[in-house]
Amino acid sequence: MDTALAPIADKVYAGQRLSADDGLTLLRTRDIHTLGQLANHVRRERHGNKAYYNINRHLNYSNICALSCKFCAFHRKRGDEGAYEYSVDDAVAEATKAVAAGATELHMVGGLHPFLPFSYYTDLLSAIHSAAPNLHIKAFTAVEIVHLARISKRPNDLTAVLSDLKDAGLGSLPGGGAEVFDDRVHDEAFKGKIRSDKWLDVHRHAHKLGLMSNATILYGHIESLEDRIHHLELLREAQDEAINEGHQGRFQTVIPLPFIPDDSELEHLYGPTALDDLRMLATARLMLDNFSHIKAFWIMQTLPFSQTALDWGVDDMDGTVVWYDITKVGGADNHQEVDVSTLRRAILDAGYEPVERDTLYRTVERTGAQWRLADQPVTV
Ligand code: V47
Repeated sequence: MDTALAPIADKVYAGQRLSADDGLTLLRTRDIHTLGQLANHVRRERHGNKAYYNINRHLNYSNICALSCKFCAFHRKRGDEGAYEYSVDDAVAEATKAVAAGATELHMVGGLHPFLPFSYYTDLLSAIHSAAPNLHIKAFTAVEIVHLARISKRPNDLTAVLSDLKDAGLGSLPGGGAEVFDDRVHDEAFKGKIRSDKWLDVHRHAHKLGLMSNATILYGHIESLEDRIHHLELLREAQDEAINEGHQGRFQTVIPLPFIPDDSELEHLYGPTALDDLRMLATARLMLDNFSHIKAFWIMQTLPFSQTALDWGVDDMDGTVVWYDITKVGGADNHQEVDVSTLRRAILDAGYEPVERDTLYRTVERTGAQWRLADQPVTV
């Protein structure tokens, strides 16, 4: 055993909060098995043997983006080959297909489109919401929200902008766009995107309005281990604030995203190794003592790895996910999907109980495409 882990193990078993130095020790350890035991202890205290998944669809309404972040292989300028934007009608058609396939959630994000008006976004939400009222719309990362505040000429009124979106049908915010909360990394890799203070501010405003949200960290590129821990500390503080101030909204889950170098301006980098991935997920589980869920996003982590990660603190495997194209991991057409039985088999084979959840982590009972929340009427 790595003896440096012993005092951390004492804290974990006593339910005490870990320090930044503890976090660094966890990220540096070669004793991956003790690390897994610690993360698994916390994971099992919170969730027992359950492992969550959902039936969801991703819709990237446009890849046209005013920014050109170095790590991103998704963005295009208008007129570029492969640039696209969905009309509201086409987006509704995709949402309707999602409902027919039994999805409970639509995860909808896009680039910072320089020309679409604010009304496009509210129309998009309200048209999808009226066509598919039981489909939870988890949409727009914090940087998109700031962009929408600018184009609606209310750059300093996030409450008003988020309220408009919520009224139009927004159900919660996804965790994307956080990248790494550090100004050096920001300026080198995604200058032009909002900095950490703004990202956190958007989520704070959402929580005050009662919206749940997620958080991410994009790791394994030009950040240091200290930067990763600082990022987790800022998330932990923001969550403390939401809880202490009694907001109805808060962070539900953190999704550590391993950097995938292919086709990005940083493709000369290697990206994280599998052991680094395990260390990152387990460290997130142990540092973020006020977050309920740790998600392994199988699209980026692969399904076999995500299955393994269930023993390193992960309790959520994300979902069935169709039409994903933020990264090019799917190859040319980028179509990524796993069927429910494959997802459940991976969970069962790892010794856990698969539990279908909705976006808000309520248990879903299902017969084919028909589903209902436990104790609620059947919806289609
Ligand atoms: O914000 C971009 C990341 C994120 C690359 O909230 C990359 O439930 C790796 O946020 N390599 C989008 N990552 C994905 C995301 C997400 C996914 C699943 C669930 C949820 C949720 C959120 O993807 C971006 C960015 O951080 N990203 N390029 C890349 N080359």
